[in-house]
Amino acid sequence: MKNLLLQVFLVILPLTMVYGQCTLKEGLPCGSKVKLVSGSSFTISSKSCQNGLYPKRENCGWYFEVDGCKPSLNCDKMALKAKGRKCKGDRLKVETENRRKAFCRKEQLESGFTDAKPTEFFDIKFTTNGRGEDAGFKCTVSCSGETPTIVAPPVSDCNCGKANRKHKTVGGSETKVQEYPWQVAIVSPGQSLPFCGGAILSSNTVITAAHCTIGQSVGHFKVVVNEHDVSVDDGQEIFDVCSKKEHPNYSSNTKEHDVSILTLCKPISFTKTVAPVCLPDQSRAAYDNVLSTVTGWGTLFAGGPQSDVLMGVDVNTIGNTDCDNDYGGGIIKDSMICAKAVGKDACQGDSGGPLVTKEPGDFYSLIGIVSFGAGCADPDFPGVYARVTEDLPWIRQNINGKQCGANRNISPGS
Ligand code: 4AZ
Repeated sequence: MKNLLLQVFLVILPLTMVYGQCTLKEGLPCGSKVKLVSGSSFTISSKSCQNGLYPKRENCGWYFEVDGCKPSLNCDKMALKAKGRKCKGDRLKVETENRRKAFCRKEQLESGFTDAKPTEFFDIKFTTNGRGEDAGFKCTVSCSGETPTIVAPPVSDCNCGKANRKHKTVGGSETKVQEYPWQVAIVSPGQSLPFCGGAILSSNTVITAAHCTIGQSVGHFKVVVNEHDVSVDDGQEIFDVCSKKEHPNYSSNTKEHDVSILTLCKPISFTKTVAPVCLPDQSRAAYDNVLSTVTGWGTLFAGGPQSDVLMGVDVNTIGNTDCDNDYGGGIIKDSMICAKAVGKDACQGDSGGPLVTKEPGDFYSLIGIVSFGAGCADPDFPGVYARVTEDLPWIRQNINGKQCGANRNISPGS
């Protein structure tokens, strides 16, 4: 049976090469996933059909993982049927962590294509429509030297605030699995649904809201790291808490300084999916009107069910005066920061969780801790967060264990 199959293949294969429409003459086949290291070089090319042109309705991708080198694309041949700068029609699209560009003509690639910033991937896609075709492309993907342009050396052997993101999140609001590696769940012993969120600051330190921990002894909660879907066992790790400290000026009436620090009994080992967030820069202005992201397993709407998977929404911070006006005056204090977006907000169960913003240099810092709000996503009432910059000295004093620095990805001359 096996031999018969083999024979059939051998007969059919030459037929498809002769009469079959299109063949790949050289280079990596469609769908290849390849790792690039310094010195790597691979050819990719379009298939050629009987008429010497590439196929209609082609959709072919090559996916390169970049390991510590600077990837580039150079093409000897690039003739695709397309229009304009964006190559509407048939195109070869290249995507890195920071850049995305479409090619269709040789002159666009005079000096090749590279990304000045470090990237962990270099993905190429060739797509054609059903209309005219042309001669096609032949290119080399190579990788050279060291990862470019990390000017500031890492402060330590680990980095804070690095989202775990290979490809950018598009739409939707379920986060990618372990996209925010600093997120923790705070649960009651034996439970999986978190009653609060929190964020990793160091190997032994987690930050959350004071109203999540006040009045409870440390035996009454656990910290879960590496969690995404709380309904399944998917690699999460549970840590006991050995001590806790609420901010000395926390007020359960006014919710000022709604910050609490938990010290874990055992250190967390950092990995790509479990890592600390950076603290913000106190010298930086108020972080008013910045795009930020809040994450948590809180309820999907006021009074609704909690989410099993970690959710994230983008919100904009607003000035305290505006926010205090929304709340009728006298409510929003200096130790708070507010944020809102249409239809998006933190909600019950998100408390203690992180509000982060992407800093120039491509790392996230913790600017807020989910504290309170009137309802959820009510356009008249922004979400209120503890303002991290306001309590930075106290937070810093209470961090134990291994800390990581921000690894700023800054290109020379940028
Ligand atoms: C809560 O109850 C809660 N809309 C947290 C945040 C907000 C509302 C309620 C903000 O934990």
